[in-house]
Amino acid sequence: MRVQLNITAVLSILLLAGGLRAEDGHRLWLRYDQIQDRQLLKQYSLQVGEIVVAGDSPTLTAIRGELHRGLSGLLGQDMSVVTNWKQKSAVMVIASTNSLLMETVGLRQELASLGDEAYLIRSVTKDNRLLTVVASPTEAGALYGAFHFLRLLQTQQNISNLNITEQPKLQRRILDHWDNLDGTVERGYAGKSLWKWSELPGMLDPRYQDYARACASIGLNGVVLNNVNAKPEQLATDNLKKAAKLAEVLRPYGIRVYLTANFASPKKLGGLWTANPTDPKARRWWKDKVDEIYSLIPDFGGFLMKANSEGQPGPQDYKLTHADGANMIAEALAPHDGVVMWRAFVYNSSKVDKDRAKRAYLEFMPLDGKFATNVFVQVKNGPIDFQPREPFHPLFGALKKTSVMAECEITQENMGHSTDIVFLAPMWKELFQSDTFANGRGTTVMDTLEASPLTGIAGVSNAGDDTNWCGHDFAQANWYAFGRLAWGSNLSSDQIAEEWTRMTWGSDAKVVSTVEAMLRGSWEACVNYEMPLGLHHIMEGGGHYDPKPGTLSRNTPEYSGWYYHKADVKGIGFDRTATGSDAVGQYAPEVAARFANLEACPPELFLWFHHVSWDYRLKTGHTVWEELCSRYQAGVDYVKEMQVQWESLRGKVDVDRFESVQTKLEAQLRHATNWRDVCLRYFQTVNHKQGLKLLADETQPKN
Ligand code: BDP
Repeated sequence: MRVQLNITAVLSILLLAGGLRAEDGHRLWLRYDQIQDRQLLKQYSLQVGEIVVAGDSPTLTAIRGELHRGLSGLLGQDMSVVTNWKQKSAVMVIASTNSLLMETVGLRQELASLGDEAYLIRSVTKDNRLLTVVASPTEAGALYGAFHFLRLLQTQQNISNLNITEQPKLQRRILDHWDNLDGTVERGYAGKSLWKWSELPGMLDPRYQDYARACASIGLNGVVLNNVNAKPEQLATDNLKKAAKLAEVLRPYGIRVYLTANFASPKKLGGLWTANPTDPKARRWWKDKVDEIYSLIPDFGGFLMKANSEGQPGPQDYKLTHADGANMIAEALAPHDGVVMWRAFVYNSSKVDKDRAKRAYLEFMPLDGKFATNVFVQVKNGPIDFQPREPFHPLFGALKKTSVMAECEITQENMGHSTDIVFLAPMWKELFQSDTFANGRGTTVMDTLEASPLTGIAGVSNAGDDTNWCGHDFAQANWYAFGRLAWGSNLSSDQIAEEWTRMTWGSDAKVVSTVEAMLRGSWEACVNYEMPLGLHHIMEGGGHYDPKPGTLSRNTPEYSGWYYHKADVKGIGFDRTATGSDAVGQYAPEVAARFANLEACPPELFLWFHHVSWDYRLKTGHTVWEELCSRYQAGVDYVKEMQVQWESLRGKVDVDRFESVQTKLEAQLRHATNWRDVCLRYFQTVNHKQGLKLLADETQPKN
């Protein structure tokens, strides 16, 4: 026993000496370990000098706390925060346009021209003394600026001559938690819910504050606490008091609380006989409920609503439209400046259209201009449902008189849960940069979001109560990237990957280049092993983890693989051109022409839009069948390559995280291989093609 203890002690000393302290991933990208480069450390210490935060408020206290924690850690010395500038240099945080200090450093006018949440970081010289000013018209902006400044040191940037101005492109940058009151999380792969409803409001888990810090550090400013499939009891007074307690912890970090409401709440919770929007009692119920919420949560953001979708109640139950339903709720929220985020994720009836991909557009376009001014229509990135790759949703750019916000999925529901490394920044960039041609060439999806009367974006969170928050240490990168992109950052995916890697894994050059390389192609790899050439929705119906290409249910064809790939002896793919469902017709003519044309259609979406013969020859020189085989294989090969890459970091990253990622990579390889084999074997039974013996044999049990 004694000996064992000694060995452990020696080992940890060795690890610490090498800079590799034990890690559990809990600190996310806010690790603040001391900078190892001595030269840089010395330089930063001189430049930072002292930290001056003027004023007092919960947010300024949060800023003070973060700068103290961050700079003390990074610089390896206790950095106290003062209110007066005494030393030769200082970092000064100012959150107001009127401050005397602002006048002193000559930035007052410039600051006054900035929008809410914007900030600037400037190096200025005053009376021969060096000052780094972090300033914003609002406290939230100053907080974002403080995190930005910390990031500069965490990623080892030059902090002389700073001249940074940042402003978010979208007003509401929200994480949607699909968390239930019983602590389970729909499509959550990182333990249970972060919100301990049974302990609230009496007990506050310290993680709430860490969560707030993480969100604020990447510019997120809202959180929907509960599942889109909402229970009416979520709005019961007891639960509202619990939500109010969470709002109190999140508020200093600039984060507003939102809730998902069940449309039938007036009936199910309020005891009314109807939830019909034309019934004055139902309308009154919403007004009273909303007033109650604001008496508990004065800065409540509003409601997210999933109505008449996948069995949820909604206005169509009363032969009314989505607009009728949304406007009733909006009316109750309007006096308080609250908003409704009404989801366009609807595909109820094959009477609307036989092609599921077309239904949301067909239901929502006739309602353009009919929504109240405080209603958003919240549109998923693509027209089906969070597949590894989708074309952008045709409602982006098409709804011209409605506020539209985008909904992305951070949790990897269809991309290997918390087993697979799949870095999603490239996917979101592809979405934001897609040209809708809504106002002629060059109107990207992001342009349409920015031009919307109200602006916003939501991401379905991947955080749970696992120690490392996201189940997989690499999945933290997706939370991080979503925040950075939601802010409207123009950084490339690689730049975001580099930032995250430096902050999360350290700045060793080999570690940075290796992790970055692994992240770079990981999304495309997953697309290859799960949906090459645009094959989609062929996963098994419950967990959405493994493939199940061979099913066809007569009653709910949309839930079966065959509906989407339509493979038979002659060919494969979903014809969405004019000869088929004509889903392409929902896009602007230029986009439709590109998708509909066999030559011009991007290969990644080929079978999304076209049904072709197995022998159709693609521009790659391969037939469709050959290309499918080689793409499945490329996906598997990428995972193998990631294993090699990761192995090369043995001893360079801490043992705990190293081993955890290594184990996950083994599981990812099994997952990718299974997709390849199950799908190819199935398609072979349909097309009777040969030539894939090697691929298929590789993973056969050998006995
Ligand atoms: C699907 C999920 C389901 C969600 C639904 C939604 O499988 O759990 O409830 O989306 O977004 O992707 O409402």
